[in-house]
Amino acid sequence: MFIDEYVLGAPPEKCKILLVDDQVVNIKILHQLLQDDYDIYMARDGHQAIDMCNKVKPDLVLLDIEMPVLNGFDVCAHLKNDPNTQDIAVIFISGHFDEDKEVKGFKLGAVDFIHKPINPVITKARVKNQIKLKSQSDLLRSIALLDGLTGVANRRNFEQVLPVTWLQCCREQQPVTMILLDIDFFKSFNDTYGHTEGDACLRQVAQKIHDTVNRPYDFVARFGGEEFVCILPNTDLVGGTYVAQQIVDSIVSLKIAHESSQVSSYVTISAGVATIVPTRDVTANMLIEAADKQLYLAKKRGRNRVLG
Ligand code: GH3
Ligand code: MG
Ligand code: MG
Ligand code: MG
Ligand code: MG
Repeated sequence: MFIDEYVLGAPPEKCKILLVDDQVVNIKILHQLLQDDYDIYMARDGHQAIDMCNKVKPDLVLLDIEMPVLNGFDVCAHLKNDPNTQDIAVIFISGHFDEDKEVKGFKLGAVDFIHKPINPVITKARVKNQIKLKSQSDLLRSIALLDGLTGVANRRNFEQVLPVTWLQCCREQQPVTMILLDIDFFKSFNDTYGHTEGDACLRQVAQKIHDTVNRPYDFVARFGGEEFVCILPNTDLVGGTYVAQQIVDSIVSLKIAHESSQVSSYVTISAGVATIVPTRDVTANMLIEAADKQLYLAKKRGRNRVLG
């Protein structure tokens, strides 16, 4: 995802709100009140609510406290304990003011309380406030995970994604492939054309890598300076090497002049590829080291090539 797509991109979709209440009449009141401004989803019990949160990823949940089986507190605790749902904002709907209950709710991670009977104006205002806060924090979080220069994922993002992918492929006994990429003779590119041109080149190269690696679960990040990294889950060495070769070829085809390069008249990139099926005895760092070793060899054997 590129920064521009967040900041300048298509008009934002309507925010999603999940209404959870065991009494239909309450859901109807809230639905009536909010349907014009938001996409509304509904759940009649706690289990259904958790299920919907995982499937729909609402921005906000309006959560009734008093429900049979799984009450609102249990649902909130569950949502806040699961990385998939912990960022969803929760507003509790409670029958009447009860200080102990409110304290408990806030401790569980709720952002606000609304009391029955529902006051339409106040409820709308509270929901609007929370939706605004949620959108702002979502935007900040996504920007914090993107590289400011190139718009691809940054190193912090990579460090969050790698262990998750690793664990998942360990569970499924699937290979993880890593491609490490490093632009050839980039120091002399900067020396020849200047740092601003160097930055522009990095942006073009990043965009090209991003466009070349396009399966939904593949991940591209700026690893540092003029280095990029791809994580390809469920991909073996043959597949990974193929993708790496496509990247290397696509960078040459950009035809960015590089008169001081010792391998080509255009900017080129070298790639190291490694594949591991994760087990308890192998760490994700070993995959980085293995890919780095291959990258070193690709440099040594002439650059503008893939080694894996
Ligand atoms: P090699 O083919 O061995 O990789 O040679 P190289 O010159 O690319 O390698 P080296 O690591 O010596 O140089 C990397 C250069 O990348 C040095 C630095 O000036 C440049 N660089 C790193 N980050 C940036 C950046 O954000 N912008 C610009 N313009 N240049 C950068
Ligand atoms: Mg109830
Ligand atoms: Mg380098
Ligand atoms: Mg270097
Ligand atoms: Mg380099």
